[in-house]
Amino acid sequence: MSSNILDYYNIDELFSDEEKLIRDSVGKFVDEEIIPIIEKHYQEGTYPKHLTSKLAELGVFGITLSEDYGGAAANYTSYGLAMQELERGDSAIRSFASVQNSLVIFPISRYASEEQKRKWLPKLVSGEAIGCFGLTEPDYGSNPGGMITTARKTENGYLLNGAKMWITNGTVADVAVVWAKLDGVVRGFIVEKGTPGFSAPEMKGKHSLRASVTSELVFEDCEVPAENIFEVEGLRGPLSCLNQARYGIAWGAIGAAIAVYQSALEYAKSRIQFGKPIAQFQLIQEKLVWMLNEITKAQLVCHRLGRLMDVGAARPQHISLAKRNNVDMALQCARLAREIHGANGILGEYPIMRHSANLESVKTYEGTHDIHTLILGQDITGLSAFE
Ligand code: TGC
Ligand code: FAD
Repeated sequence: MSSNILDYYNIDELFSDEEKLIRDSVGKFVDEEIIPIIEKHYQEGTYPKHLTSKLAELGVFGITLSEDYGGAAANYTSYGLAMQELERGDSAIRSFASVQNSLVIFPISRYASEEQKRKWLPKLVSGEAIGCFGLTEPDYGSNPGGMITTARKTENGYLLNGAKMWITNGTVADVAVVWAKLDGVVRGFIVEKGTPGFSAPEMKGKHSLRASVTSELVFEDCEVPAENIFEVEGLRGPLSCLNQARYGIAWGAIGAAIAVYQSALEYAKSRIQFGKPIAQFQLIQEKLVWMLNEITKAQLVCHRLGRLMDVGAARPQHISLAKRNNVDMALQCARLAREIHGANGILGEYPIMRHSANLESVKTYEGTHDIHTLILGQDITGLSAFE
């Protein structure tokens, strides 16, 4: 077992050897290749480009994808454990992997033509191609059904017009999965980098996810070939991809929480005030125990959710509960860890502020905390707050 995994309840014994192998190989990579360099990239606001091919070699793209297209055909629990480890390093790296796996490889494998699958999936798995997912628009975030980006049928394909915003990897992507309304119905399209009328300027000035590229996508009479349309119709197309990504985020948040907890525990044991380690003070112990308690609960939620995903029995609302709980839990852990580190907690020498600031985005994207509250509220009352 990786020495970096916090496992108070011996949850380890619930995982198979294959699942542990995937977790530990990703964990080793995170310890050796991500943690030593990520703070510099965060401070400079750059994505560590050299990691893409290494992540591909490690096998983190296409984890659940069929071997027919170059994937590892592993289960969802393995995918979740890999996301947990990546986010223990940084949410930006988990974001990169979430988008590539859940928001690009998944929809292409599920909804594209066989020709498009053969064209893109092996390249996305090998890291030769990077993908992005364009759903959010400047005026339609929580309410993607209101989108105003349009597609119009032409003789040879479809003409896209509109703009997307806050798109992870947009500027560096070779292929964009884009959602637009065709005759008023939401449809998905594959848009290749370099298609005339398509541009993806980077958004700057973020205080969060600084090691991730975030972009606008602009479509001005951008024509895509007829074969680039997905077969799925309606909002359930993009929302089915979000189920996958939200699942990975629920696991990822545990990784971020473990990172800040471990830093806080070590710091509390070595920091002396009033002649004793601060870890001896009851108020500090209460904060540490709260973190341990919540992380353990989150691990159990994800273990169960992973098993439900593995047998196809997870409902979107189950995923909402885990995303909502675990991200909020991780953010609260980061804030408590910041308090325990005192002034040192704001320094880049410790991972605390980086995780804390990242988790502000994670709490907002893939459905805000409150949107997941309302999804769950609708599920248990039968009454929709969105109507
Ligand atoms: P509603 O009327 O409820 O549903 C419309 C259609 O969609 C179906 N559906 C789902 N299908 C699959 N999975 C789900 N989770 C689904 N939820 C709903 C539903 O059955 C219906 O199907 P049909 O066939 O009857 O038409 O839709 P609504 O317009 O009332 O919206 C509901 C709401 C608010 C829950 C939804 O729009 C929502 O989840 N909003 C949040 C938006 C969001 O999460 N955006 C994320 C953008 S991508 C991103 O953030 C990437 S971050 C990447 C990274 O860096 O990691
Ligand atoms: P809004 O929808 O305007 O919400 C603002 C506030 O109002 C929130 O607190 C929300 O909870 C609340 N609110 C909204 N509606 C209701 C309601 N009915 N009841 C109660 N409260 C409500 N999108 C993509 O498509 N692809 C990406 O790759 C992507 N990557 C992202 C990367 C980053 C770093 C960030 C920050 C965002 C990314 N997003 C991406 C966009 C993200 O999904 C949206 O920001 C998110 O869905 C929320 O939309 P919004 O920011 O427009 O907020």
